[in-house]
Amino acid sequence: MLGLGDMGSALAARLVDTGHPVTVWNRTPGRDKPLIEVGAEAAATVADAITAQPLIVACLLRHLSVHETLDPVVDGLRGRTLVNLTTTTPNEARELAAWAAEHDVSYLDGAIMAVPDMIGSREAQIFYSGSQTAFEQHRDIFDTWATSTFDGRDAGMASLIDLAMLSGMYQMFAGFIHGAAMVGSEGMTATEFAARTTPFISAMTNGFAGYAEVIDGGDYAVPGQQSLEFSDLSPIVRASDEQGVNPATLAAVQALISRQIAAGHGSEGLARIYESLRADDRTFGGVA
Ligand code: FVH
Repeated sequence: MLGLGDMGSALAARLVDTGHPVTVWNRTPGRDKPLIEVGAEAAATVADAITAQPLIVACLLRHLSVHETLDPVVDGLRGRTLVNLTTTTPNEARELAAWAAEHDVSYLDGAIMAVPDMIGSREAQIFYSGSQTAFEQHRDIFDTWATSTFDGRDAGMASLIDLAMLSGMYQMFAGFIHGAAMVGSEGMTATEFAARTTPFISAMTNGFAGYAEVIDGGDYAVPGQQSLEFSDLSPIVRASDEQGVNPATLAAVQALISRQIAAGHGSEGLARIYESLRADDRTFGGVA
């Protein structure tokens, strides 16, 4: 295990707990102490670490950290398997896969959908993509950490799904925080707002499947949907403004809606903003 930050330490600890031999290395000395106390082996150098076990797991800060750590020892990686659980973009994962292939290293990219405390529970999920052989060969280890899913041979896929899910999560959190600022302008606490809004937002997530059906079907005019005109968010944007609260998060959504209405699609469903977001249609405000 290369990298003993919060997540790397949790992954290594789980391996020790489940009886797997683990060799650990961290750039800054000392972070391996709790793991050594419970039975992990310490490696003094990256070169020592990568030759100690057939499976090498990297859980470092970012893409560049992986190169900084492994480029100098790449010859020692030849013929081994590298699982990279460091968060990267899809293209960074693909770049690492190509680099690994060039050096005869079997490469699997992983994306962790969990916080360190969740490691070892079924609620934790880790997505993998890249070498299917590596996934199948080491699946028993992966399953000790989380529910494991293989997302195909394109090494960038696990990262793409991870970042897409995080995009949804952060926009939802930003929406909550914007709402808290709106009611906060009249003195309601964010705590009360959270209690009031959680059941509502939770229920609304049931709508994902319906939007997905429309998007996948490609017919935004299918009957029974809430139309774009009906979804006009300008009263909410105005209310936010009137309360002295920056409507930036919501205004971004309204801009996507307005664009589709202006293009003559007002009677079609809200899911049509998918078209404003597609890569081939990035002219609106420099964003989408
Ligand atoms: N923690 C979490 O909840 C999230 C959940 C989702 C996935 N992430 C990703 O996991 C990667 C590691 O995250 P982490 O929480 O372990 O991060 P830190 O506690 O900040 O530890 C970072 C480790 O990376 C080492 N490191 C940083 N730069 C370098 C470098 N240039 N060369 C070698 N090692 C490097 C750092 O070492 P040190 O600072 O102690 O010397 C830590 O071991 C991350 O991609 C998350 O996005 C976790």
